[in-house]
Amino acid sequence: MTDRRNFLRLSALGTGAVLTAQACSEHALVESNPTLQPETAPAMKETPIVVSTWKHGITANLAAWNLLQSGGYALDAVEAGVRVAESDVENRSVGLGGYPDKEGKVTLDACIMNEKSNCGAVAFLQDIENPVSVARKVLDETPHVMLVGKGALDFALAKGFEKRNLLVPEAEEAWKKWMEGSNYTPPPINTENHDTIGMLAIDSSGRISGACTTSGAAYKMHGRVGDSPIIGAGLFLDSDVGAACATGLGEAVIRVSGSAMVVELMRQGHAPEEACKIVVERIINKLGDMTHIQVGFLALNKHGEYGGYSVYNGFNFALKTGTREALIDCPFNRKW
Ligand code: SD4
Repeated sequence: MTDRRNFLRLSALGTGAVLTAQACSEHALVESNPTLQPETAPAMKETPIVVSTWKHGITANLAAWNLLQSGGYALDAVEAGVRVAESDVENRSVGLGGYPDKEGKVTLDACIMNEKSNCGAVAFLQDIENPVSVARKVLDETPHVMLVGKGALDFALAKGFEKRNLLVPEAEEAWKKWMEGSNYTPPPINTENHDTIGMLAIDSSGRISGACTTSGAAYKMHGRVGDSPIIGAGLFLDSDVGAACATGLGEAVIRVSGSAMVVELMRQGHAPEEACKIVVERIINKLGDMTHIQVGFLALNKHGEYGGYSVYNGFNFALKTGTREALIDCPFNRKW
């Protein structure tokens, strides 16, 4: 966890990174650039651009960037990007290798949305490694927005996706251990227990897209669906304004239509970080007791400005543009 709280200097950028004083960022790390003064660095608008939640966003961003740098479509980029996290067997919160629910089943939620407000989503999907690509098929090839459970699985199989056991031995072992002493009470979603990937991108033609994918809360009730596949909660965008995504306790995010609210606040003129902060504060005010409940939002406006904010320390996001690559720690409301 320490690395999440610390700034990361990525080797691709070499040395000499400086801390800026931009909004999200006495916490932000930018690459060395002699023309950038810390105080003026905030004018960070550059497209194409991709941002994504958590440290695993670094490698996911690179997959997205492969497409973005050659003029590719933002929607293809976010799909390719988050697939990396889904297929990462070490990632316990997304796709293959994710923690199971309390019945020992890995169930996945994902959604994807493009600049025309077309979207696709799947929820409570089992045995498919890359739910975001099933969501993409829902977007591209159905008149619907969301498919769930067996319907989503049948659809995926009909589209040629292959079944795969997503429960890896390490996650199964952890689940069995949890069963012994848990009293069947799911652990809190805190900084140790969630890594959903949300990714937002603008391509070189100015098209904005987003994707969000997760295995959800560890040891959740069977059938539980969180915010991540819900357009407006885990992800939302409007090409007139920008995009936002969420990570953390889905139930808290859904209750305030979190990502949609962030976008609406940006529409009213708030900077991305400020918009995220207002929604986090709204959640804190509504829930009252935030003990062990982490929620974080990440936002990107149509100009390429970005920011994030969370309830507790520890939330960060990965950034990639043509000149910058960084993991950025977000400001937060309260100490862990
Ligand atoms: C959920 N929001 O299912 C997800 C969990 C999460 O990082 O964000 N994990 O509630």
